[in-house]
Amino acid sequence: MDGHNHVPERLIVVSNRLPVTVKRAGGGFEYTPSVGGLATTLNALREDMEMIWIGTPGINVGSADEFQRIETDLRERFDSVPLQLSAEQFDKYYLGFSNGCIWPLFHYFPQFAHYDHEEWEAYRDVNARFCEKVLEHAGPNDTIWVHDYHLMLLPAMIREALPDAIIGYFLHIPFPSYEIFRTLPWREEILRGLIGSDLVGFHSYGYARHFLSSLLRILGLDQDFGRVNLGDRTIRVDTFPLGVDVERFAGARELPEVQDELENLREQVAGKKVILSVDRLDFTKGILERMEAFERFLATRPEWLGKVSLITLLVPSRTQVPEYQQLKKQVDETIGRINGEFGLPGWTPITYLYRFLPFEKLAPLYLLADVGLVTPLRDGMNLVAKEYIATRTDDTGVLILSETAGAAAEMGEAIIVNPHDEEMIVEALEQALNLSLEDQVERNRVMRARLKRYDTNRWAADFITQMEALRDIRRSNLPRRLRDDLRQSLLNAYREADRRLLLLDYDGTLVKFAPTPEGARPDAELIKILSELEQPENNQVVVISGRDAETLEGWLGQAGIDLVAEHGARFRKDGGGGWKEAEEITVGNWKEELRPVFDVFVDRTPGALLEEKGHALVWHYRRAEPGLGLQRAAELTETLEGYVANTSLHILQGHKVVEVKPSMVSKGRAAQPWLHEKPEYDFILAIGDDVTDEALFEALPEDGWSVKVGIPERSKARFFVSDSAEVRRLLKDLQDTD
Ligand code: GDG
Repeated sequence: MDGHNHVPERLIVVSNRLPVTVKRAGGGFEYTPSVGGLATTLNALREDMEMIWIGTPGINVGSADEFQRIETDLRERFDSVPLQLSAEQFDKYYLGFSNGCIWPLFHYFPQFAHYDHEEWEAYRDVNARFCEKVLEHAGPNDTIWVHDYHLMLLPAMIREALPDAIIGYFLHIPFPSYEIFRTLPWREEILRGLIGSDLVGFHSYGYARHFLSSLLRILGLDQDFGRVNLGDRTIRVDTFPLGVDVERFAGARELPEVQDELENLREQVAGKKVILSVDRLDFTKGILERMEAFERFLATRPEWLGKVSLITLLVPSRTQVPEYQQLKKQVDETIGRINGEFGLPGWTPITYLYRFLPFEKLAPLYLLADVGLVTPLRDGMNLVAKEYIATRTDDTGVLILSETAGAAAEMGEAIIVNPHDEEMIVEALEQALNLSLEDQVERNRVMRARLKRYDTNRWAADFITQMEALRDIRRSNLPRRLRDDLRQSLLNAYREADRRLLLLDYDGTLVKFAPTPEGARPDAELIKILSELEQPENNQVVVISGRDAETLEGWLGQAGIDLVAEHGARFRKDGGGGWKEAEEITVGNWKEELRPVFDVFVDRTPGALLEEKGHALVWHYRRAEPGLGLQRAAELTETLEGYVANTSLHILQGHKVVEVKPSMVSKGRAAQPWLHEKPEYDFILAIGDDVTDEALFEALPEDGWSVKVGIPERSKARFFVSDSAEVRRLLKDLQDTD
């Protein structure tokens, strides 16, 4: 986030289902807006901005007349736009591809995923139908927010028609690891669909990382701090853990109907301990595994017989699908078996509710339960875990939570279990039932505070703010792609100039990044290009690098070009002679002071290393685990900021490096001797990929050709190219121009 707090003028939300349920009633229709969850959160945004919601109405109407009535009602009363699909098309897209292929696959159940070409085509067609609907309502500059796995192709479809729209996409389920995702026959189409967005959001950092890794391995797209360069635009990939409506759940115990129901329930359980689980009846939720763990608990901890009950609320879901019918049957049988085996007159081990309960009946269950048992095998987030904690404002109760639920990333104070490990669940149950009140409160207080800070409203506001920030970046003066026509102008300017100066960064510009600093030696072709470009009388090539003088000398000394090392601290001019110090830099013995700080971060980050240069300390994390590296880079920067405040030291976040150096050393300053040479150069080209090159771009005269390599966001350069291969081609073309 960068401090912007804009709201879009108009937001178009698109999801499979509209947040209104339509039912036939009498001769007409009855509309019930969904309460709670995403619907409530997003609908609350209507206070600040104009918003329309596009989705299917969840009802099948035969005649066009009837549909028109629904359409008018939804539009007028709910600012919602229904999309009508035939029952057959809907089934193939929704039950077929979305829930028969993507849902199991993304939850690590590849054995349940069926790959059916017809269903895939229906999915694509329905995404296209959604796109048409969006285009009926969206203007060229609108902000569009697409939700979930049913609509993964939609962002690219909208992008094609509305290149300037801001498009956000949020996935509510896990994004699986590359090894799972790669088995999908349509993996490439799905990724291309998603990158039509400007912002792709996930519940957790792990999912974002899996997505980025698939982009790299399948489409060859690399990332930089969660930004992916697509050539003509950049997309952002980020984490937005969905929260719950804390106020609503926390307020539940004040409601008279909740209090009555709670009292009623308490009488019924008559002092017995209560374990609660709440799920949609779905194979991802680990329902059978949980029952079996409870069975084992009863078998191995007989002292609890008659003293504890498991209340399991299962909400019917996808009931037409054979796998779900099968699961329902197994659940019924398992519960029957356990109750038959352990039940006593007056005590049933498992109380089984198979229906949807209104909020006023659900909240009392959360308040009643001593233990919340949430053990999905995989779950994008799992809101039940958060709701349980949010409802219990006195911070009592124990949450047992599966490590494979997205929520586990934020709820580390819960008892975390592996949902496949029966014994671990049994032990967790025992621990939970015996946990002291103080311990309960201590754990829950921390979690509840966190839930309050990042509730649903904050989540939505964060996502929207990020989308709008991207709009601001797009509006600002970004470098332009060095397209063929611009490239031709550059070559013409070069040809016509009397004196030409080429200021070139080294790593990431002339050569690709290598895993270690020593690995990026120049190849023979590069040396040849550089020395030939230096040949003509009127040409001057300067490599301005952050590397130390010895390395540059060893690698590029033979090319006869000028060299600047350590971002300008030392230089070698006129193709030979010795190295000179740019100026005396005395900032005390800052290196002695800061080295221990760096050392700590080397120790804490496997793969990271410290490089010491004449005038700088550089922490490299290219070889560290990517996520960890980024996280530590941010921490290190923050720590260093405390040390360097009010000194002339500078912290630079470069390509997988964090560097500290005195700020009078900069590439812009380093270029001055050449920029002020007489007679003047009338063609100046500067190319670089790093934040340190920005100072160089800024130092160029207005008609200078500054070219950024990689993502153009926040660069002062006039132009950009994608990678070092493109730089190489450009230099060769310059060579061929004379
Ligand atoms: C998907 C992802 C992700 C359930 N029974 C009743 C009832 N519920 C409510 C709960 C909760 C919601 O339904 C279930 O949400 P979950 O997050 O647990 O799971 P999914 O339905 O699978 O949702 C999931 C979520 O999207 C959001 O991004 O967290 O990982 O799979 O809010 O309270 N509500 C009422 N009566 C019930 O009987 N009133």
